[in-house]
Amino acid sequence: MAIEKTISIIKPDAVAKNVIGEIYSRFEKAGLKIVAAKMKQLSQADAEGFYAVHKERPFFNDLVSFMTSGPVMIQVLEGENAVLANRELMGATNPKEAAAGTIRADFAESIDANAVHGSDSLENAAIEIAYFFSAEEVVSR
Ligand code: RTP
Ligand code: MG
Repeated sequence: MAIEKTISIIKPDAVAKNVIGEIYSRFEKAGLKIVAAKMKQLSQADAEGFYAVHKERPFFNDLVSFMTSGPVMIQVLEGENAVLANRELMGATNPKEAAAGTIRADFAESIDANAVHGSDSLENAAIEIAYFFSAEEVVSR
């Protein structure tokens, strides 16, 4: 099994619901370690840059507007197959389709306000980690 790092973002809806700790608990129970974390109010430029792959999609403006609507909690998770493990904890993008017991089934409101982001590949995880954290901000533990 490969030890990987991935990005998780607790989106503005879940931060506003005050469930950061409950979501962190799910990461820890799944064996994922938090090796970097910061709370941040994303600027429009931050959100547009982060979601640049989606810029031609019809939902892009709504996504940027939502992601800048309040602070987000950004963390690097480390563990065995961390990219897929985090995606499994998150559940499907649309909470109506998310499996019972997943973060989105339990905390998301809609496909826009869907509680969390997670990197979708190891390659994108590396890009997303570097987008938000310097090398010195990611610890070994
Ligand atoms: P994320 O990137 O946030 O982890 O979510 P994801 O991989 O499950 O979904 P993705 O396809 O990357 O889309 C990014 C975010 O855009 C919003 N979205 N809205 N209205 C729509 O059809 C639609 N599709 C996607 C969601 O908030 C999604 O998380
Ligand atoms: Mg995605």
